[in-house]
Amino acid sequence: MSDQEFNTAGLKPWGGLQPPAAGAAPDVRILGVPMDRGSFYRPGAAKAPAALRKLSAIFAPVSEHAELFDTVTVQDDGDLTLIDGDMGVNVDAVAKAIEKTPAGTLPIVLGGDHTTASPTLIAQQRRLNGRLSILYIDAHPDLNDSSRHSRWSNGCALRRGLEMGQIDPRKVTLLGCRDYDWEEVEFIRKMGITLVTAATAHRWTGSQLADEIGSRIGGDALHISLDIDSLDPSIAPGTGVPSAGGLTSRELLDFLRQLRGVRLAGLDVDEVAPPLDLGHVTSLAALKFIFEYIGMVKLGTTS
Ligand SMILES: [Mn+2]
Repeated sequence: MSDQEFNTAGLKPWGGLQPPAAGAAPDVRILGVPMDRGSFYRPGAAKAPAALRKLSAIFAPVSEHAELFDTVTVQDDGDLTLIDGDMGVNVDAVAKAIEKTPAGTLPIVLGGDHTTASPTLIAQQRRLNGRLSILYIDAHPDLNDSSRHSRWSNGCALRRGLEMGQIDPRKVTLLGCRDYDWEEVEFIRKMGITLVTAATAHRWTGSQLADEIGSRIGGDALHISLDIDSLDPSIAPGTGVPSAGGLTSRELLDFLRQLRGVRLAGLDVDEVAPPLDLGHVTSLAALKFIFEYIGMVKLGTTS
């Protein structure tokens, strides 16, 4: 890949957003999980946390709707050190590290392949004492019990997270799906998971996503797990398993804006694979979403 690097000399990561005063809890805590042993088709996602952190410097703390959010405090705790192996040998330690996020602080976890979501969901379920609902945005439901002869393939990420986190599948909304193993479809139907396919989402206008989630969330906080392959490969080619027929960045950002007013729990962004990217556009699509999400910390109640 001969992609020219961005010159970020003199710029600070995360749009210059600062950590809080000593002793105070940040609004947002960033944590990288450089794992891609669950990417059986094409690795590369382990390089995403470093790439996203570097490119985050070219953003400004201003939403796409021209709202300033420079008072949001961000603490970047860097990347976790992983044991050599798949998420199976790392899941407990990663979940514990995420669980240490102070109450009231939103963790933003940078994968890594989507097995990053498993310890993230386990930790979030614990942090919120079970008052957790999940929006899982992905081309694939990741609900296989085993995939490619592994229980820690990215195709099992949501299944493992629900099992190990003892999370009620009825609290999950899948958004943007279009590639399934039949076992996954059966699991979705049997367990009462809400499925909003990419085809359905493409036709949705107005506040249908917020209405769908709002009707079931009750007193829960909403965790968003974003697999960048939910986007169409024409928009986000830098990912292990591109899948045709995906969401546009415009649709994804509009869905996020609809969720203003929903109590947020945190975010993980996974499957960005910088070695497979073209002109960094996939990393930048992920960062656009992350920055709009960070903006919601201060703007979330003003829709
Ligand atoms: Mn996934």
